[in-house]
Amino acid sequence: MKIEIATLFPEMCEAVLGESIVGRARKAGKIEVNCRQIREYTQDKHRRVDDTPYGGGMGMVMQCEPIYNCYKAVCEDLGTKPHTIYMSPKGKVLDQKRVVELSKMDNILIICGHYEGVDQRVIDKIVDEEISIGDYVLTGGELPAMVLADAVARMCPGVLSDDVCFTDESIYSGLLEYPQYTRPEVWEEMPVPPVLLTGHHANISKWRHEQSLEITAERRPDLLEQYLIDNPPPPPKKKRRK
Ligand code: 4GX
Repeated sequence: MKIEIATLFPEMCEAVLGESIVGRARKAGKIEVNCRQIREYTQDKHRRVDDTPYGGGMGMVMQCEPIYNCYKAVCEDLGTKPHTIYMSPKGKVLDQKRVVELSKMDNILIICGHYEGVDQRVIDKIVDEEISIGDYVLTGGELPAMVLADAVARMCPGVLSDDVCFTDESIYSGLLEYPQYTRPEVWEEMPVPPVLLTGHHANISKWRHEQSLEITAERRPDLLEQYLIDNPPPPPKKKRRK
């Protein structure tokens, strides 16, 4: 998987995606990430990438040309058209299902808007999909792009170590995750749940599953409802008569 990011703040993106698990995965060649400065693609002699909105109103709008030239350079370098995403509160809200689908693509390009957004015409011309990371407004598309890139990267083969099994994590199963504990056994008079110290793996799995169901029922009844549709509980065993 190759993730291209078009932004006015490539250093900000590089700083985030150069560290930790994603940074390591890039160095190990498990994924590629390339951050591009949109300003490099303007023909304007003052390197301007924005202008005032037609019709009037507050702030500035990012112009079509630099973003389109950047897109064409990405296409040229990849030898193909990437799946192109614009981060925007108007997009469909991201969930783990979409993250997994995107992680299976060969190339994605994430466009980060700034100011009051991007001229609609370049969105109409090159964007395949608008994605939102939630119903709140940020100052730019960079943080949303980092959220998307991180979530997609960790689902690519070889990015997570084998001991981090994401098939039993929250959300993936459709439930919230059970609580975790580590040493010491008692902290501030609070003991670790005793079943976790037994080494009885079947009981531990059963306890964790029950905890997941409980916390999901409490905090996200919407997720539990969907989970019970996808994983109907087995019918009660009929007692044999006589
Ligand atoms: N999930 N932002 C986009 C620029 C903008 C302004 C107006 C369209 C219309 C966001 C989010 C988000 C801030 C990214 C504004 N684009 N992106 N940017 N929430 O808040 O994705």
